[in-house]
Amino acid sequence: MISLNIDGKYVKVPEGSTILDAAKALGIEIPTLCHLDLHAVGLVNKGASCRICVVEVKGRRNLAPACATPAVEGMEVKTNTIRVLNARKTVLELLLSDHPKDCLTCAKSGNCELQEMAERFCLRENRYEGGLQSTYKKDHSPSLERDMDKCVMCRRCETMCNEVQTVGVLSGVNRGFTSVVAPAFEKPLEESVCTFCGQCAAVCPTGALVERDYSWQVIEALADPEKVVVVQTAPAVRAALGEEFGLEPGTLVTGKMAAALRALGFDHVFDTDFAADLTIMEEASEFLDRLTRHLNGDKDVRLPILTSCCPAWVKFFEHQFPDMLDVPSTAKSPQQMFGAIAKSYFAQKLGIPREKMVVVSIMPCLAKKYECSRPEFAENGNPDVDISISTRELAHLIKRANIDFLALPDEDFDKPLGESTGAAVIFGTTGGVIEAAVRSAVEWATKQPLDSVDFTALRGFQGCREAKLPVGDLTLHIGIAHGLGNARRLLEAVRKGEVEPFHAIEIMACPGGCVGGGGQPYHHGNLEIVKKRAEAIYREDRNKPIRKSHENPDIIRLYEEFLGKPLGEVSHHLLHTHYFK
Ligand code: HC1
Ligand code: SF4
Repeated sequence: MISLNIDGKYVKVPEGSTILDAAKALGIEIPTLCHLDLHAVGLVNKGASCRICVVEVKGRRNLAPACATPAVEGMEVKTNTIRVLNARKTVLELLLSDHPKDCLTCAKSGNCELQEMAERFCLRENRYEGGLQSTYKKDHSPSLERDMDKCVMCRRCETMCNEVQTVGVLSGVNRGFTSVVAPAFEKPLEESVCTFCGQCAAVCPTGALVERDYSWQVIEALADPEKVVVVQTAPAVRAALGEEFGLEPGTLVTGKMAAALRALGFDHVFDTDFAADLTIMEEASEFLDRLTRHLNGDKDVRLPILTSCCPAWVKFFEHQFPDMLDVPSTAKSPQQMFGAIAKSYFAQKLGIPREKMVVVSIMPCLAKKYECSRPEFAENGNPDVDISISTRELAHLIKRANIDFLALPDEDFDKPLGESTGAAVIFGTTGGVIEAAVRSAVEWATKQPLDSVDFTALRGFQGCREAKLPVGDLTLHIGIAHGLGNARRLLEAVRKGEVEPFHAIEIMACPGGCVGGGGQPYHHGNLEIVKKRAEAIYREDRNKPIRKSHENPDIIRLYEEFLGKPLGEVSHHLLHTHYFK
């Protein structure tokens, strides 16, 4: 342990701690901007570029950045002298001198860390105003908007994209005043290998990287008397939406969310969870089919099967593992299965053409916006899912419509596409998709009811996990990775044959799975919030009367009335897809 003195108080901290860590242990909150502590995934943004956290260290001539200066035995630190305050004020003034002053209309207003810092420092004037201003071209992709005039070069997005996700799209280019974080050759994101995971936007402290907002299109659809507007809500949204209304992370708001959507005027309030159950019917059947053929000696069958419901992961393997396109499950994601069923089965039930229906999805994810724009998910140019908005955009819709969210009663989803099981809701967290698939596949394979549906070996937060599940004479070897960097490491090991062969692997692009999606309320790098959302998801599962997808009565009816059987001809056409190099 190291002992040091900060602002007159002694503290002992473990070796390797920074001054910032030591101050935190004393309850001293040194301001930070570029710093990003993702210790849950073993990473810290190392930039130390903004210098807002500078402190005075006795015996040193220069001020030291607290986030990057190791705590040393006997150190004496002052965090709030006039010299320190002056330096921080200068840093802020310089940052703001080259920052647009459109806070009132900025997508990050109210969540901007630079805005909060200016307020904290009571900055009322700026000595450096009137100098050069950056004027970068704005970049619009289906999922994300980039406005580099608002970039403070904190490099958090780079850390997320390059180290956590290992996608490598973003890096600092140019020098001096023209330096900017951008894809290679300053091309638009859409022309890069960006997966649209949105993890860069999730940690951007300003409005430089934000989601593409489609909430106005939703308002227009709801106001159109010619349209029947159907909404679906992803599993992870219910575990985080409450945060936008001041509720503690991990508060479930499923019933209030359904009530709010009804109050907003949606004609049918449905649940992506219904389609998650449907995904399990198809994906678990595909898994059993491949496994049986493999056990019967079919050398052409590809195992492990990889889950395919995360669109950022799909785009990642299309770019990065083009030799493995026949390995992932061909099952569409629940978002897309929902759209395909809503615009066929449900539109037929209503007696309307698919063009009259607008399907809106509420997702924790920004890649879902891109996913629903993929041309293969449309019929004659009419998309299966018309508009995808994030949890944050839904919160704004609710606030704009004068709905007192916290006062809403708990309501249910509509039928038939609103019925779901516990297996579906756990899709929202890492390990949940494969646990849901195992619940069905094992019962189908053994023809015996499970003693327990809780496969706790598949749960947790470790980036790469594996579990062995005995099923009759066979031991299923299951892998799980969340965060694309972990996915890459696991898949490369599989490809090189460095690991014991897996039967199935679940991959989710975002740390924590969808609960940590790029469209969720901002957690500013605090992954403890993501863990609380995951706990809420498992609570919802425990409280569901039915916890296995194949027991969902409305899914059973859907097969009886419309689809026939899993992997059948209609399913093949509506519920399965293929991948592109
Ligand atoms: Fe997800 Fe999925 S779980 S991808 O994480 O398979 O976004 O929540 O909706 O489609 O169901 C996201 C969440 C979501 C799909 C499902
Ligand atoms: Fe990188 Fe994901 Fe951001 Fe794309 S969306 S730039 S892949 S972090």
